[in-house]
Amino acid sequence: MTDQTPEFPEPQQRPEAPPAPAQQQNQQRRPQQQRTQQHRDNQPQWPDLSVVIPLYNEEESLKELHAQLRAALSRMNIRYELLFIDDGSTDRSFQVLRDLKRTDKHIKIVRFRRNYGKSAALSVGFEKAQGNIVVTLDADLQDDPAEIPSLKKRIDDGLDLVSGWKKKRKDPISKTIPSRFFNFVTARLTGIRIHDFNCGLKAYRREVVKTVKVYGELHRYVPVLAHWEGFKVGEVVVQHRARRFGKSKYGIGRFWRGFLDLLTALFTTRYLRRPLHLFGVWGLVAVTAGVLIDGWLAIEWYLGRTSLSNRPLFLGGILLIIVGIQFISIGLLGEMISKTRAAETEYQIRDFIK
Ligand SMILES: Nc1nc2c(ncn2[C@@H]2O[C@H](COP(=O)(O)OP(=O)(O)O)[C@@H](O)[C@H]2O)c(=O)[nH]1
Ligand SMILES: [Mg+2]
Repeated sequence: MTDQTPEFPEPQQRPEAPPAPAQQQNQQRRPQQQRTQQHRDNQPQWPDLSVVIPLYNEEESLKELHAQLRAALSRMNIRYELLFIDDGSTDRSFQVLRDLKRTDKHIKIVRFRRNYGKSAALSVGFEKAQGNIVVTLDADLQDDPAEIPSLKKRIDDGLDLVSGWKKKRKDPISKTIPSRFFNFVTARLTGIRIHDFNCGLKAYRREVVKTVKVYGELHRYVPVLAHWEGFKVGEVVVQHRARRFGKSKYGIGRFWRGFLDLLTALFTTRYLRRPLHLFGVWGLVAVTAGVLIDGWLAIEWYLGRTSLSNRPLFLGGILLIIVGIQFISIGLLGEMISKTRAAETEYQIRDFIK
């Protein structure tokens, strides 16, 4: 009996800039691009498309999700892999995935030791994905895998990142209204003309996922980060479905965190190299306000209309401004530190089944 042999030798780490294949070395020199292309064509194990599916306690949905993914992808006639990232689920999600893997060799499973959050899952998914195009998808059946071809088409047509737009959302109103507001503000502040930043269904050109660092809860802002790295970002309208099993993992708290993350995204992209533009403006506004208030008070006092000792409100106001500025500065300094540290962050992976 021999040991189990893998069906094809798979490189542990896909080289980003592959060397010229050996058999070409005596041949006439070709342009670098052509050689690279040929090298890629010689490596049939590298998929055209990777689907990254972050999930947390979705045991009821996984089987059907897999069936739908398989149906959609087999129609496309491409090489693909399905990369499930189980983020420390406490239900039977991992067992369900392992059973599915026995029936489908496209499946790969990463399992975290504990729950790290969606950004961590996406970050690891992006790192492991081998496809030329990477698609992300929610695991709760709210996103329709049948949309993958239309996303892929936009990438083939030249976009680097395509975000789904859930134009008709099948969610409770408590979610859709804050979400509208959030998307409006984000689009305004970042200058990116898309309607739905937080759609789980997105497609990326390989370079994007290997460049953009998703950490903290920045997964909502991948389009923002990508845009600031110079990638072309667009959107396509997708169908959305109501949640059938389980319940949403996020409450109203995400909108507050979402806005803090927006601040981070703006700061680390737009202002990272010129923090004075951000702090300076606020500083000037605060100083101007302080001078106006004090000037006005001084005139009132000079004319004998008021006594400065009985206007505590102004002291309170000034105090609030100072404290507010300090809070913002400390928060943003922390973000700068965490941004530089993001590259070193290691997640504890429990299993990685290829
Ligand atoms: N990796 C990971 N995925 C999560 C987490 N929370 C939710 N998800 C997944 O993210 C997707 C969207 O979550 P969901 O709760 O449906 O959010 P909603 O659709 O915006 O209400 C689903 O596939 C979830 O399984 C988490 O903590 N970690
Ligand atoms: Mg959902």
